[in-house]
Formats: sequence, C-alpha cells, structure tokens
Amino acid sequence: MADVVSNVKKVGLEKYPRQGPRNIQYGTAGFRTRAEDLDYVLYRVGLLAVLRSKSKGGAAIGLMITASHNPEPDNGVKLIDPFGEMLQQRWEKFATRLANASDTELDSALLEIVEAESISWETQALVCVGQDTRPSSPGLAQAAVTGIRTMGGKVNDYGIVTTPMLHYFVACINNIGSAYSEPTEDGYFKKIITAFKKLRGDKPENGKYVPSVMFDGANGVGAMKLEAGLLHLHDSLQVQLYNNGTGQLNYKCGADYIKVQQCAPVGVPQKSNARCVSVDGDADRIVYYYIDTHDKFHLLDGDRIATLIAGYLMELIKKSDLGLQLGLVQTAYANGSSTSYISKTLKVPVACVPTGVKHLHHKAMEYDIGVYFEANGHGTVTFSDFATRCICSAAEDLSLPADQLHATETLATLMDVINQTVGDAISDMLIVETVLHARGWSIEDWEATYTDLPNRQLKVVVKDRRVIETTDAERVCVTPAGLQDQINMLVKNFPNGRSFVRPSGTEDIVRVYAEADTQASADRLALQVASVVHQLAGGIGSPPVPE
Ligand code: NG1
Ligand code: ZN
Repeated sequence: MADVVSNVKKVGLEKYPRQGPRNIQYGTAGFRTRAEDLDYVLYRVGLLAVLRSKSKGGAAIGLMITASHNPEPDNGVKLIDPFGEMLQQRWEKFATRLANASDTELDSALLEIVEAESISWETQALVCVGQDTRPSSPGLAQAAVTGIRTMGGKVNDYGIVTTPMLHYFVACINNIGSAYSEPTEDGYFKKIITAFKKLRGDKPENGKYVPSVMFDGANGVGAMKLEAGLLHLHDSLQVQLYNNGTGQLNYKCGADYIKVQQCAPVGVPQKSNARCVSVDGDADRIVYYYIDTHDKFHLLDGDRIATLIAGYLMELIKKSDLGLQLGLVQTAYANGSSTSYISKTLKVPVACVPTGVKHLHHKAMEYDIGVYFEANGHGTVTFSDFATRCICSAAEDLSLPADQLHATETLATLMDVINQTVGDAISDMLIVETVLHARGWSIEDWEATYTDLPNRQLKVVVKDRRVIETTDAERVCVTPAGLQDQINMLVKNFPNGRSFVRPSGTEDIVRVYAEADTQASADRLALQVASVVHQLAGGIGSPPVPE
C-alpha cells in the first residue's frame, strides 16, 4: 500500500499538480467549475473512486464527467454509488478534503480515508467512467483514468454517455434487483424501449394523443443518444430531433434555459400546439412545452410530470388491488397548485424535502412506490423490493379477474420503462408518452388538470451565502435574525403569496422563490424579498433585478 500511495503522490505532482489556493466543494452536483481548473481534481476523484469501490467490497463505482446544464466552458464530476445512487454524504466530505489537500499531503489524505473507513487494501476496485459531450471532457477523463489506474483500480470506460445511463450501468454490473439488464447502451435501450412498445400495443394513436414529439437536445448528449435509441422505437413514437449537437451546448436551449427563462428554446421550429420535449446537457432532466395558436408559450415542468405519473400509478394501484402505498416527493420549489392537486384531487400523500436529488430519492424509497421530481424536471419513480415482488408475482397470476390482471401487468411492464436509479430524461419521456397515450390526452388536456400559480425566481449575490441557514425543508429561514419575519410580513400582502430563500448548493448565490395570484405580484414579491436578503444577508453589488 505504501508504494502505491507514494507513487500516486509522485504522479500527481508531476502530471496533475494542484492549481492555486482556491478551495473546491463536493456539493449537490459533485465538483463543478471552469474546466481548466479541474485536471488535478479529476485525478484525485479517480483515486477516491478506487477507495470507495474497495470500501464497498469491490462493487463497481461510477465516475461521471459533466457539468449538466452549465455553459460549455464549465465541467464537473460526480461519483455514483453501487446501487446507482448518488455518493453517500459522509464520502462527500472525503472528496472535498482530498481535492483540497496540498500536493505534499496527498498521500496522508488518502491514508486518513483508508483508516477512517477501515478499507481492506487487498480488495479489487472497479470504476465505470462516463463523460458528456464537452470539448474538455476527454482530457478530464484521461486524468481520472490515470488516477484510477495509478491507485491500482480497474477501469470500464464507457466514453460518451448520458448521466442516467452510467447510473444504470453501475446498478446492472452490481446486479441490483432483477429489474436491470445488460450494462451496455444496447441493453439499456432494448429494455426500456421493448417495455414502452409493449405498453403501446399496435395502436400508437389514441383519442387526442398523437405519437409525435419535437425534441430539444440542448446540443448535448441526450440528442446523440436518443438518435441511437430511435432505431429501437420504430413507428411507436416519431421523434424529431433538434439542437442535436450542431450548435453550442446549453446555449439558449435545453430544459434549464426554458424553465428559468420561461420561453421556447432557439433551434426548434415553432409549430402550434405541437408537443415539445426539452432535456438538459447530460439528459437527466426533462420538461415539456408547447406554443399555442396565439403564440403563447406553455411550460409543463417537473411538477406536471410528477402529477401526471402519480395520477396514473394511483389508478393502476387501485385496480391491481395490491394494497401498495404510493407517495410523491417534492421540494419547496414545487408550485403550490401542484401540491394542492396532488393531495386534494389525486389524494396521494406528498412529502417536501430539501433541494438535491439525493434527498428526494431517499424519501421516495420510504414508500412502496415513490414518485419524485424537482420542479426543474429531475425525477423518477422508485419501487421497493416488496412492491417489486408483489407486482411481479401478481402479474403472473392468471386466476385474477381480467381488469385486475391487466392493471398489474401494466405496472410490471411500466417498471421496465423506468430507470429507477436517477432522473433520466429519455426514460421519463417514454413514461410521460405512455401515460398520455393511455389517457388519450393532448398536451392541452394534460395542462388542464390544474393551473400553476405564477412564480418568479431571483438570485442575490452576498458576501458569504452560508449566513443563510434554513429549516423545515428549506421553507423557513433561521438566520440571519429577522429575515424570516420580514419575509412573512411581505408575503401577507399578496393573495396566495409564498416565498422562501436558500443558499444555492451549486452557485455562489442565494436563491429567492416567490409565487402569488398574478405574475406581476409574484415578480413584486420576489424583488421585495430579494432586497431584504440583500440588506440583511450581506448583499454585494447592486440591488437585485429580475432575471
Ligand atoms: P441549487 O443551485 O442548490 O439551487 C440546482 C437546482 C437543484 C438541483 C441542483 C443540481 C434549482 C432551484 N436548483 O441546485 O434543483 O438540480 O442544481 O444540479 O433548480
Ligand atoms: Zn443534468
């Protein structure tokens, strides 16, 4: 062990020396910053991935190089744990410590982790590496691979993949659940698309549902991979691909752009009432939109997707009579109307957790069937082992009444369309298309289920965003003193008003969210709250203006 660790230190110093005194944090989205500052970080994350694999008895660990919806010059890296889930929180601290160690203390920083986690050095390690389409990704992948190999780990290099595909491959390799198949791109598409086609039957059209979508690929990996997937889809769904990599990544397109700017992306032709899909740069987020005959833009975001899926699942669960418990998980960013619709109309229990996929995922797993989505379009459905067993065995019970058997079979097949490891834009799109098809709905029918409350998000730059501390799933702010009282007073002046503030986990800013009965009120409330944050939380620069 001593030889390997001293060689790791030597190679690091020679090839990937730490640059600058700046500290970098492993946050909700892993490490993310300008690509040119990341070489040494990737080398070190490669080292950490080997230790993580050893600490999990040699299970495969994923290492994904992406900065998701960030601009092209940025990049980042995230580790994936053996079940295909996000890296455990305790190890996020190790990641931060290792990335910020000086070159000379790299060996001792590694040994500290070995000791703290009682890692058996003899255990083999396997790391699956994936990257998005950024020009900086191949060089960073090389740094990670050097780290993994120098540390004695084995590498499965998947090249360019979507983030959710890599999560899926990791779960497949580790044989997590019977729901997974071959850890290859072909295996992934075969599994989800075969199930999708089975649910669709030989009738792709139904009522007002038309089997055709326009797809904004954010000029990232989503469009590129879906192009491969289309070979499996045949006529079951016509997909017209736009922003498929010929333009600049995430520039005026993609799920994040259209959610934040509330407008259509560039690069997708305008066609009245056509169902459009927009994914982000690494295809783990999805939103829908359409433009009506009066040129008005309509967004159907993660909340809408969650309610659509939960409503359908609730119906199947009832019909299958399996007594399974369904729950829906949101964050404070979920539109207030979606929360009322879920609890009052759909009568599905709803939980609110702090921002960050790992919080949503963990909460969802407390239910037999858990649906979770962030408003920005990241989400999926999870099935407990118990639910999986119940559904799979009932689906083979030919003595059940026809209706009940059909609902159970549908649930079983739907499970195969879902990538349960993480939000997956391609798989989520196929689930939404399945539900719309089953209901015979147009996109307007879907939108008509409830009316969103107008809302606004703002960013405030402050000296140190950590002065803001929150509680109650980020809906209440405990410091700085007096801030929450002021927010409460402002909110009272607006019918249906709601507002909260929290420090971002991915940018050096404080985020403000407000909703109210009209767009003008939501805008005003957001600005007023943002100015209070600027005053009480050490705002820098000019006072806030709308995004
Ligand atoms: P932060 O920067 O912590 O708000 C953003 C998104 C999250 C999540 C992460 C990870 C919003 C308001 N926040 O987090 O939902 O997606 O990025 O990418 O959209
Ligand atoms: Zn993403």
